[in-house]
Amino acid sequence: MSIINVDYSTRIPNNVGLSDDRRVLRALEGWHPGYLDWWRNMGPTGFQESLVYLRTAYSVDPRGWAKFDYVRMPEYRWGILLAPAEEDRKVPFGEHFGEPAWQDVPGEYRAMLRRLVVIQGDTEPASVEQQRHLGQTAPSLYDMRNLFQVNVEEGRHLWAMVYILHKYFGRDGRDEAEELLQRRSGSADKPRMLGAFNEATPDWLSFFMFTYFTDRDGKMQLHSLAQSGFDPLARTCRFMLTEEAHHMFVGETGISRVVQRTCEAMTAAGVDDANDVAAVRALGVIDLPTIQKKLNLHYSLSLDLFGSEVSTNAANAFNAGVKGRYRETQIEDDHQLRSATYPVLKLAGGEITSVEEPALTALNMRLRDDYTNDCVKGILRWNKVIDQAGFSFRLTLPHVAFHRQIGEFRDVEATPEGVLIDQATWRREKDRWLPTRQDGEFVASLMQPQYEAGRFALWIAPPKVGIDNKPGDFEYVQLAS
Ligand code: BYC
Ligand code: FE
Ligand code: FE
Repeated sequence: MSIINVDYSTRIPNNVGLSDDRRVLRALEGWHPGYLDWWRNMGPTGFQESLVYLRTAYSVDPRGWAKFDYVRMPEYRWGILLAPAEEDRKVPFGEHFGEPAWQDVPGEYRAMLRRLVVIQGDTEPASVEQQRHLGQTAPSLYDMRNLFQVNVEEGRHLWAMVYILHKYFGRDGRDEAEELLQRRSGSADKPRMLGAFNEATPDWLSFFMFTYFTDRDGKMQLHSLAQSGFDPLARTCRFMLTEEAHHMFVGETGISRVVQRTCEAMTAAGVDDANDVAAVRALGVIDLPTIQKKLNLHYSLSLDLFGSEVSTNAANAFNAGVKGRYRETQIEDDHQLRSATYPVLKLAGGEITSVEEPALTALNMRLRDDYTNDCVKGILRWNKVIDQAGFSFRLTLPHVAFHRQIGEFRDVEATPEGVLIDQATWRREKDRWLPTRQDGEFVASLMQPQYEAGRFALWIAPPKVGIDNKPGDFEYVQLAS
């Protein structure tokens, strides 16, 4: 029988039978104080004593798994939760296709699995560090709560990976778990592992872009790991995905509300030209071209998180049955990619062309394509808001060759339309495509906190519905006096 309800009798809530697993329970209890130190030092600045209306997972039943209540963040019950086991689950792809899924780490894949778990784990605290100052400029208590909800759940995702490390990777796992608390986003000597997680998240527009674009990389990667033949990892990631949906909701609705407010202000003031940046900014709202620039930045940074288009790491992980494709079990093919090919965008003779590559080595490209298709949906919704307000401006995803640091296009420059340009042209034009210092200063100037229940900063529209069906004036955060 699968365990649905969560055991709260140990200090670490869990559905993995920790009270009968003294070794791992003790290891996690040993790690806990360091985690709390990290949370107090690197988690949300201020607000640690505030009562925040947060959801906590109490079950892994998809029909109802969370309950809402006021919690002080350091007292949040970060738990270890695995999605229910699938009976007789088989490895769904790779060389071991059809063999029983592994309940323990196969020796030959130990290093590979450990590396993936550590990289996944590293992103979780990194994002909390990146977002730690944002409470101070929250545009409403509603938004502040959403920020803190995302933060505590990223903290839980770190716990999820640390559990795997402690339970299945012995001494090495303990060392890695320790180091996950040592690295710091943006640090010169101990940075976080992946590029985008060392960038700043200076304002709320960046935060919404981050949760829309970068948490969505999380979604894609977690989906791929949720296919893993290593069953505990698959189950962990499957439950993380239920939480992830809210993070992307925060991003999508956040940007939608910013766009809506901008359009409303333009309409009210009779500004017809969305590209008249000065006129729009004079209204105290964020102009659409600046939103496009932030979008360009966060989408391109997030594309880098997929690694190189053609990758033997990805092929090896797939062959091993360790990391699959997005919705692997719904794909109709041999799940081994023995002879399949996949089109990959490449540079050839100074042009961007599509080349058929072995599908096995093109797995990062494929996942990145799945990601792009997923990203488009929100863009369509935002454009609908602009369209309904009667403006002709359109937000678009830039070309995958634009502003890249990883993969095929890292050594060239391209416009958002995907036209290759030389360095001099890039330097001359890039301020039209990426946020400038002045853009950042303007957005920063709007970031005045609004802590009165039911009120919203002037640059963002209220949400359509509250969290947990609460009314518009609900006090989502009770600030400590
Ligand atoms: N930055 O074969 P390659 C989330 C390295 S987000 C720095 O091209 P591979 C979240 C790579 O490590 C999801 N280094 O790529 C979101 C390798 O180094 P080594 C996080 C990079 O390995 C928001 C070398 O370049 N989870 O959950 O096929 C808030 C060649 O690698 C980067 C995962 O990423 C980069 N961007 O794929 C909170 C899943 N890209 O080994 C949370 C686990 C590549 O030669 N990770 N490199 O020293 C993976 O599956 C893979 O490691 C990657 C890279 C997809 C990241
Ligand atoms: Fe996460
Ligand atoms: Fe997330």
